[in-house]
Amino acid sequence: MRKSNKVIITCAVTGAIHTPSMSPHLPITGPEIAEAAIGAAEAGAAIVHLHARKLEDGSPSQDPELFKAFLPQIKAASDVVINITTGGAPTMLVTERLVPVHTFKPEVASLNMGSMNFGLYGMLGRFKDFKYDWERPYLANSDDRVFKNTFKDIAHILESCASNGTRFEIECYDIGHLYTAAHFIDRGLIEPPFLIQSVFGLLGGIGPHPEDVLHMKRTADRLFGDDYVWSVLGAGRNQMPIASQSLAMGGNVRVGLEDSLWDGPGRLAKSNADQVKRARSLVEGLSLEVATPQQARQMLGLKG
Ligand code: KMH
Ligand code: ZN
Repeated sequence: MRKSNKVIITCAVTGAIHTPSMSPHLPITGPEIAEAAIGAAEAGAAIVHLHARKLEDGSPSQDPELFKAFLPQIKAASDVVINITTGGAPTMLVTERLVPVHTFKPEVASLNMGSMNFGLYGMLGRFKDFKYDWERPYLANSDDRVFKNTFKDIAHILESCASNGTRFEIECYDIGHLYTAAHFIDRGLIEPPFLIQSVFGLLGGIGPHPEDVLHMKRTADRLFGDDYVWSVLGAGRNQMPIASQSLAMGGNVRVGLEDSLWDGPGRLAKSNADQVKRARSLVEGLSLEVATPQQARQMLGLKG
């Protein structure tokens, strides 16, 4: 059951998977990412999960100079919790993926709990050309690509961030990833409270069926007991249905254009804030309250 009536909304504002050709509303430049993150925070997001993109074609990049074009602006305008990706893009090596987290030492960083096939919507080399389609949410145009997160990679991320006070959004795309998280907890590399971010509906991971969500929650309950805060994200058109299930089951939600470009069937979201507002209306419709950044810090034991 829910320990608090406060719900943490995370907004993942741009990511690495969607391409500029899929939506004119996807933030690309530093000012666009800053504006999107600040707008999401004003709409109710307590955490913003951030990637950077190259200016020339919008493809993903972990160059810290690109992060410098939005992190100070966000911090100046808002006390929202900053969460920087360590996933980068599936094409990148883990050393490259870690550079911005080592540089900026954020309160939160993502941590992907296993290697997997990853049904991408975009593909390097033709980054500008992909279209987004409500009817065909899974475009497996990355047939030979693996999102590599070996046990060694995961240990390296945890050990190399240990002295920074960064805590982790533990991204679990399937049930086995919960067991991998439990393994690293047993090794003493992750301390409670654990933020478990369950990802549903990517090709290569667990599906978006209510029984999938239930199985994920039950397994996390069994493995982590009272020591974890559960959040979910549903990819593409699964975003709001999965958010609703999580809220009804005591969980928190992640939305944002990284995970879905939609605002309804065939209708592109005009901003990240629009999705946060939609999530907020689900939260308030259930007589729950949206957590402030400070409340999220307390719930997750962040350094502040
Ligand atoms: N796009 C999400 C499903 C990361 O940044 O580390 C995965 C993600 C990975 O957020
Ligand atoms: Zn991400």
